[in-house]
Amino acid sequence: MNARVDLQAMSPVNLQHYWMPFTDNRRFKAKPRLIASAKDMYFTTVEGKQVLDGLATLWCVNAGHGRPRIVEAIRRQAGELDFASSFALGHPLPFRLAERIAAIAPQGMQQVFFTNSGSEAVDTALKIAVAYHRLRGQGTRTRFIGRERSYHGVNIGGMSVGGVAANRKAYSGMLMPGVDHIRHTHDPSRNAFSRGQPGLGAELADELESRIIPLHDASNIAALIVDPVAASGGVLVPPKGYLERLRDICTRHGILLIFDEVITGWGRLGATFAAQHFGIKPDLITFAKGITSGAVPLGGVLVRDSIYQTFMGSQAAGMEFFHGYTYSGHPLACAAALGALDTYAEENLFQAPQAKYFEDGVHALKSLPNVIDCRNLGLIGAVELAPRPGAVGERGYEVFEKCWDQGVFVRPVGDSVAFCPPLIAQKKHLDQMFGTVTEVLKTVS
Ligand code: PXG
Repeated sequence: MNARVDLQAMSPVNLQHYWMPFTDNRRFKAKPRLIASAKDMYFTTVEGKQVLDGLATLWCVNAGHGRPRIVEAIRRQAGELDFASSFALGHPLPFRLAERIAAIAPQGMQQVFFTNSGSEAVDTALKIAVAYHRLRGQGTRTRFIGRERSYHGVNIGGMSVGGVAANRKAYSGMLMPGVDHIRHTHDPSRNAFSRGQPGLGAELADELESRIIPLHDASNIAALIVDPVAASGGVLVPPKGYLERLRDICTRHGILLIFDEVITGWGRLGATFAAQHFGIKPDLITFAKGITSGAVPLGGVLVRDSIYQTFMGSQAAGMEFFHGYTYSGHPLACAAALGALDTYAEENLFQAPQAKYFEDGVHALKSLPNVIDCRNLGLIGAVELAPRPGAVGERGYEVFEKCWDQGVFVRPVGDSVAFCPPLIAQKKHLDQMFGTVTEVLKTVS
């Protein structure tokens, strides 16, 4: 048995029974990293060590940890109404939250469906797309197009449209039929060390029209789903003009465009959503993570008004959409989200205040050993290292472990090291993060 002392409870933590998600359980349990508490930019481990959170924990704690408005809102709500469902009953909070979200969402996208996670948001969006086409008499539109290296969660739909090979390999027999993928946009041979959007590669979007649509026929395709910046696929920033071309092609062929904004939403790129940052109108937006700054699970789908109207208008009385989760619109999650939105607004966090300083910090890593690319947009970025021969990912993992030991948390994605700090990060925090990464990179062979 692995035992660890929890200073808070003063009792040992038995690591044996918890099957940890997306984790090398044996490696972790041999050398655990346990967090006891967190405040603003820092974790405190059970050993009492301070660690800077350089990844908004898992791309989600955008307002920082333990923020008073969020904590208070959850506390108050738990005492007032712990749970009421949204199945034919209701309570005011999800209505209030949807109104707040609509006010800062892209114009013409004023309807919100709530889920509990990004994975559920993605599968919900796929179902909305198919049901929408069917209601309009286009029931053959059931196929989906995803993109290599995009990540859309772990449920059957999201896994099938997702393009992270390792997440699909073991489940190939249970993937959803009728899915194809366009290629990813990562091209360091042309775009290495781009600041912000790379200049080359807009034409990669044309594959949708030149290869995919002729193969499947537009009349069979429901939607294209992409994450505007592929984050857990390695922080891949879309080339200039690329997303615009995808939008044009989808529009021309009646294919819905879904932006998966589970990571790019809630201020990450300097606007509420990437859609607004890029000035592009998708038909559906999936979100999660930062909506509550990670404090309580919550996700959702923002829907173009005309799609919602189709559901409301085109059939006889009765339930319009046969879909929902027990905890859709959960009071605690909605309260946390309202507290987070208050915090974001009061502190102007959606302007990603330190984005320029962050960009300079990412690109200052350029000349360090093994660095083959630096990339960034808003407050998300990565440094990519050359893989060790025959040991892809090992160098990235070593950097992650050494940074942690030196009090900075960053995330390895293969041999890229990803940065995604809370939006409250100040210059001193970014200095600490990039300073530690610099020192570590000097020592990793
Ligand atoms: N879409 C995107 C773009 C995501 O990043 C999901 C959907 C799924 O969200 P949930 O809430 O169901 O996890 C995500 C989640 C990683 C990592 O390794 C990233 C995510 C999840 C787990 C690990 O960076 N992103």
